[in-house]
Amino acid sequence: MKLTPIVAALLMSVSSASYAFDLQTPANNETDNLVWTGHLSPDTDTVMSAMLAAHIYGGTATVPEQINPESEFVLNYCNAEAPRVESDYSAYQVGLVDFNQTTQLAPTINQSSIVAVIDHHAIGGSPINTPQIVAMDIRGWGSAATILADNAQKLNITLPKHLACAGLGAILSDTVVFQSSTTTDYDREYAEKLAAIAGIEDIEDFGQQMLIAKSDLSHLSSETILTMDYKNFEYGGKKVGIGVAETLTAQQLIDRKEELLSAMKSYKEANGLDHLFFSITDTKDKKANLLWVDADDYQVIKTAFNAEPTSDMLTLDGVTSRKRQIGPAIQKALESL
Ligand SMILES: [Mn+2]
Repeated sequence: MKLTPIVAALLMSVSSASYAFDLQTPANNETDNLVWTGHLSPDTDTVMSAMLAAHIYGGTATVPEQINPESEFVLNYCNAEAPRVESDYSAYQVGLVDFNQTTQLAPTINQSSIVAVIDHHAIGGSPINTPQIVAMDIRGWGSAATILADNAQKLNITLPKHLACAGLGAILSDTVVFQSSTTTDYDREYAEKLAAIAGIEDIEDFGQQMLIAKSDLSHLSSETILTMDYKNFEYGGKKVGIGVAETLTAQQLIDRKEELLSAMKSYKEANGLDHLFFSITDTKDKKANLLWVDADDYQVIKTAFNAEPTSDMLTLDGVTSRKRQIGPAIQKALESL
């Protein structure tokens, strides 16, 4: 950063003076102590976006918890290293990718150390609360990785092959291979561009391989399945958990419904949640099979989806997105109850 001597002297005299993180001119930032992280229960977009952000802006990519099998598949496919799992963020400046809610924030992150947020989610019931200004880039695109690919391009930063591939994997994951209602033209455009850099000719094939890789959950316990793609929210002042399993072989999980319900009951109690929902999301036939724990949750389901399920599962045709469909419906119901 170029400063006139007077400005430099002034800055030095005010020891606490510091500039806000600069997303437009990365060279302005001090990044020695910077780490990037996504949300708890990291998904592929969270993992790959942390990697992209660290490449574009400097600092180190991390994840707050172990990555899931889909992300492992993508990293393998892309010949990329997994970000390190960080257990203590207290000594770092932190850039957030792919979320903005405190309910999804690693507990060791001091909110006053957050310097940037690059995200594609609504500012929900429990956004981060920071004493100083934070650089923000939040757009209604299909994945955080799409936003980062756009930023890289605008900053003339070339992504290496493995990162272009990782970014593509993130877009395919969050948009469910462009089938989710959250998909935008920007996602398609940057998927093409990233595929070209990565030398991937058949995007759909990469996407299908990814969907297959994440679909086989037979070797996992119901507790693991419940929390593998799981987010906490605050809706209408209530603590709400929504887990999702996106799978091409939904029946495999529907057959394990009793086991999943019992895992949900324990999880809800252990975590002091007001409500807990789980969707066995059928990415082949495009429907959500929603599970809930008790009569309180059932009331919410009834209001949210204007339905009176007579069994312990509600199937919603055409519903595949927690972000766009399931979450907002439950939020609206809880804010109206
Ligand atoms: Mn995302």
